[in-house]
Amino acid sequence: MTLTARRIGKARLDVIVADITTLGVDAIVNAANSSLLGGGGVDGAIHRAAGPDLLGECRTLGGCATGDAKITLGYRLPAKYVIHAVGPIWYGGNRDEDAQLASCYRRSIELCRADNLASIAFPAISTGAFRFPADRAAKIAVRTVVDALTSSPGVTRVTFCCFSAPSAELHEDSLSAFGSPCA
Ligand code: AR6
Repeated sequence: MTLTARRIGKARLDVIVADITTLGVDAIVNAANSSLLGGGGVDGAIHRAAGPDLLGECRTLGGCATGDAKITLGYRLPAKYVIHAVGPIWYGGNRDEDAQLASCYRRSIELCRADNLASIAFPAISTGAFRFPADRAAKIAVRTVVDALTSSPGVTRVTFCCFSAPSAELHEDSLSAFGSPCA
């Protein structure tokens, strides 16, 4: 269900509540850990839905640094690709967590640009097992994506795929400061 849609330049940004594994976009983002070998939360759901070939490809990637992201195929997912982003574990905010979280969103948009992908959906990276405060994370997510779109004009559809109504409200609040409403 779409809750909010905003237009920013040529791009449309949506906030929805959904299971990200159901979305038929060019790329969904996984909230992974640095091993890239799976886990719980959205990571577990993505691996279950994609099937074992996803783990097989992840094994070839050699892990991923916090704040960075790597791309794989989507296998049995409706999404063509999975961008595995490694968010920071929240330690109170003095260990560069804000910058690392922003970097996840920026790097994911950069990977779309590199592969000519037009549509991407993000979960609320780091706000589950990694305990990043959800309100702070939503502001960083929205601001970073809006900034990153200016240098990636081919990315025309961004979905903030929240897993609860409170999470969606935080993203809607943040997004309302940017662009204009669209139908
Ligand atoms: N679709 C969309 N969002 C989801 C889904 C889903 N199917 N399932 C959960 N979420 P988390 P993290 C939301 O814990 O905090 C894993 O074990 C969830 O409600 O998945 O970055 C990894 O392997 C929350 O808002 O990721 C890592 O070890 C958000 O996704 C670690 O957890 C992120 O929660 C990463 O922790």
